Amino acid sequence: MIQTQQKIDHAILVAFSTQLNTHDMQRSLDELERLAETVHIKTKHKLSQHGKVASARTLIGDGKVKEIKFLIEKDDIDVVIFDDELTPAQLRNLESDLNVQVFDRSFLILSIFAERAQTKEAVLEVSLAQKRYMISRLIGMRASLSRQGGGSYNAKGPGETKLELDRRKVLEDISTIKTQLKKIKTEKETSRKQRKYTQTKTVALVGYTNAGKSSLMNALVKQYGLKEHETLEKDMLFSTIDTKSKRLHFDNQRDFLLIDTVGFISKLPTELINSFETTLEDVKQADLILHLIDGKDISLSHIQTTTAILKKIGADHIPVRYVVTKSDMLSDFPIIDIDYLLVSSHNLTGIPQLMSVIFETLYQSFENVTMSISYDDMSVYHKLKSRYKIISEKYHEMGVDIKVSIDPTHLKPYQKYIK
Ligand SMILES: Nc1nc2c(ncn2[C@@H]2O[C@H](COP(=O)(O)OP(=O)(O)OP(=O)(O)O)[C@@H](O)[C@H]2O)c(=O)[nH]1
Ligand SMILES: [Mg+2]
Repeated sequence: MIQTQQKIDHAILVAFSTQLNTHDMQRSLDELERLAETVHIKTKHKLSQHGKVASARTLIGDGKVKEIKFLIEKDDIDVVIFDDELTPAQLRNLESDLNVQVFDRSFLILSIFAERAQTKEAVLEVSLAQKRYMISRLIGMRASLSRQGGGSYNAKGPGETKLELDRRKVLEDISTIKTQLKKIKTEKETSRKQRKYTQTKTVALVGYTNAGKSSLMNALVKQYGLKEHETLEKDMLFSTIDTKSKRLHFDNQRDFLLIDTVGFISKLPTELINSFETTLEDVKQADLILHLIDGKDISLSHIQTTTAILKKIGADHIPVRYVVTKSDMLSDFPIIDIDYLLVSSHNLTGIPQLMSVIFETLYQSFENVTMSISYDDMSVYHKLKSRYKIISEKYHEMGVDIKVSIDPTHLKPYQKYIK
């Protein structure tokens, strides 16, 4: 249930670290500010604190708590958001000290996902992640949820499910959602098997949120796709939550499926990664990963975060090509220590080159083989036609000569037909 009247809440953002330097903490807080913006929370102050050890009671030190309390009263603050995960006890103590709603980055990301999810699969996955998050923090969240804020970050979030706070009920829900997701997974598995049978290759677009994945998908679909709906591209963190796939063609060669999926971000809640198993399975099963790097905001830590998440979900065995986006906004080639292709989804520079690279990678091992099949063996002809790309076919009295694009390791059953 999305609340209609959109009240703007004012927030203080807080980062605490024992390791990060001030610059990195600031960057992380800037990103937290953008995340908050997406759920209509306006940031009034960004505070950071270094410490040798985190306080078990409130994460930050007593002095910082007092400073925040002062700012809350001075500027009429509604919510305090922490950049790092809070323990249930810290959450409870901070709320009672500060007397406003307190939550952490994970809760915020989960709320954004809940607001954006559209497909049944994504809705279930987000809901699973929220419930897993709740179960580990039930005690701490009780206070927070009893004081509901006005912003949409409470809309579809755990806020409306106060009654469900009963642990047993949440556990039951988790098991129901898991069963439903299992069903979807099986269905997807079937279509994936079909794709494998028909030799359809898949390419997954991955990258930090806002890197330009959906824009690249749209640009490629416009040029090489069948007429289909476009994917929402927006200057907003996490505009895409649901996986979308489109079929692309290139000249007379084979086609492939392009998959656009959820963006990555640092400190992505573990509950989300675990719950997005079904969605991320598409990435795990891809034949090629295009790792997109935002040309407008090149950041080594974004690249590392994306690589680390790929590893975490078990997709680090898949070939990767790096693609730097938004070249129309760059005056020079970015200097980074990896091989990359430079593209613009706006003026389409580099797009044909990218397509060539995709095809080289996907079909490099494929060969064009000519076979002669008699009319008595038409079942073989139909089998080949359903599984492989037929480049040309010529009929004559005895049968048909066909040229097939085929992976050489698949040739064994067809040896006697090869010319
Ligand atoms: N100038 C320019 N802007 C681009 C280009 N590609 C993407 N953008 C802009 O970058 C912003 C983010 O693009 P998206 O395609 O939504 O990014 P995404 O990676 O799908 O983001 P999420 O779905 O939020 O993870 C949008 O404002 C786009 O218009 C490009 O080639 N040139
Ligand atoms: Mg997107």
